[in-house]
Amino acid sequence: MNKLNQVGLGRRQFVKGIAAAGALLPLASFAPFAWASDVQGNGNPVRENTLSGSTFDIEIAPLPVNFTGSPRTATTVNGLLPGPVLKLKEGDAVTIRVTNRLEEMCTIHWHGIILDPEMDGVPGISFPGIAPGETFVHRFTVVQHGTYWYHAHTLAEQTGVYGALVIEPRDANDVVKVDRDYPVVLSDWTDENPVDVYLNLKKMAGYYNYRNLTVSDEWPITDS
Ligand SMILES: [Cu+2]
Repeated sequence: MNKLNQVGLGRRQFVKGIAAAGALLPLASFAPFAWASDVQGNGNPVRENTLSGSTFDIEIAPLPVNFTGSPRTATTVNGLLPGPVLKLKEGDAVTIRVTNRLEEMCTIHWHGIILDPEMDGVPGISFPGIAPGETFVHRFTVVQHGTYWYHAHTLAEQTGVYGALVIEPRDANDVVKVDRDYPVVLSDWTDENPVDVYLNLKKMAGYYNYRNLTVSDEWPITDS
């Protein structure tokens, strides 16, 4: 797992590290990967991987990757895949500036977070999305605590735009006493075009469910 600790050494080495992790455990056309730790071998925290405070600068950008032997383009948040852990505090007024460096529209949706619809990051509801090269400033007051996630509300989600969102309670009595908190994000990678994945799942929800039947396969639900 040492290779995974290269996460702090820069984009290229980081991606080599996760590609190596994928190569260790090949699984059909999907390659599992993760950055497993936000601590380098020397014990120093890696700065890119956890961001905390009340002001955040988030950049969505393409990154060439090669998880399976075929070059592909991932979409990353601040150069990381999964994106950095964002640590917020309940009661804080936060500002999250999201800049889109992709060639198509993108957004980040704050999943499960209570906020004004204008700040929700869902294109087509409250705003048209973030155009290439533009920055959208999300401002909201955090009124809850817990562990959540954020993700692109476009197909860039499939190629890497997601990460953990951890909100510390305002009330110290609500803080669970632990030595260290480790959010875990489980995800996988496919070389397939996200549009094809989306269309396949639209056609048949169990399209990628290679081994197991689901309840609806056993008892098909009809509209009649
Ligand atoms: Cu969501």
